[in-house]
Amino acid sequence: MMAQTRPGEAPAVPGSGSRFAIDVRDFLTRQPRQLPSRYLYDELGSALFEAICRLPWYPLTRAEMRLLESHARDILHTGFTTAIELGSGSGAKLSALIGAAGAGRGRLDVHLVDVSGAALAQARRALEIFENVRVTTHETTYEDGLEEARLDRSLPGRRLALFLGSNLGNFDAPGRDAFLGLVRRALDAGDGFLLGVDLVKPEPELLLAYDDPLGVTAAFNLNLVARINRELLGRLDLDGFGHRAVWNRELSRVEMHLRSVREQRIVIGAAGLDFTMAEGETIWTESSYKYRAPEIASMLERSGFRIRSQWLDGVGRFALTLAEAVE
Ligand code: AVI
Repeated sequence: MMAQTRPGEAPAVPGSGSRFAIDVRDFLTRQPRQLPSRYLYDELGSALFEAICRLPWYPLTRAEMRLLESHARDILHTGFTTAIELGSGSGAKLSALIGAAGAGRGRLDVHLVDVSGAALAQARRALEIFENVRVTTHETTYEDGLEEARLDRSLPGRRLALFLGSNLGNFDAPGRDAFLGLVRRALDAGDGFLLGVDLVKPEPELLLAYDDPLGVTAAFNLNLVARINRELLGRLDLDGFGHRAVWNRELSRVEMHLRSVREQRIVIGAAGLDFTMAEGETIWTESSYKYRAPEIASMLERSGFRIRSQWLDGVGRFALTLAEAVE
């Protein structure tokens, strides 16, 4: 059992009161066993994800960059005065868009929303080099960031919210619809929404993207086991787990799992866990939903948007959709 802690009192076991410890205890005792994918992104996990984006087998980032650069003028020369990027990371995508839009874009008030302070600092440096761009960072959740950006509005005119990198693919259907509703409610009719989403492609390509021959994605997944050891007094054996990527065709998603290679005892002190995993038993760590272009249009329409343009990258099979909030 986990030790009880009174308000204001330090927990008896270091780390046991953290959200991470509570979630690990909750999700690892569910059937099937699972862990929320947001915990993949500690400092090392974020660096490994940046490396994944450069892998030749992970085409998403390059496909989206090609689309942003090719259509930057169509996107930014239509009178937007404010851009709000949700999950901006290093700022590379928005920088590519602004850079490719060139002169004649007008002043732009940029709001970056991310939970990582280090990523926001990097993104600020990348964006402050542009003329006529004012950068404000919000180290918070998407919901609070949208609200802060609304209150801190400095220029009149239409706003553009951006959600890129196929981050939408990591939401399940209820989470996705809740997120799209949240974005719509934060915007006024006439404001824009730019969404980058990865498309369904042949299974071998999908599996290579999520189980690359260099083992970077495996390291990204296994780092979650290492993180539990580092932060939650875990005593897990890294060699006891293997990385598995599975294409779930019915649900149109690539799943990442950690597979127990043998029967083993799992002890995580700060989560109050002590149980046995059977050989072959898995922990589901992430889903990446893949869409078809018309599905993206209909889910946006259901959430209160009208499609202005949809651009597809045939090589990487990726879609960039510009939508407008409607009454
Ligand atoms: C951040 N997200 C969109 C990535 C994806 O493709 O689902 C995370 C990732 N997982 C494994 N490789 C990359």
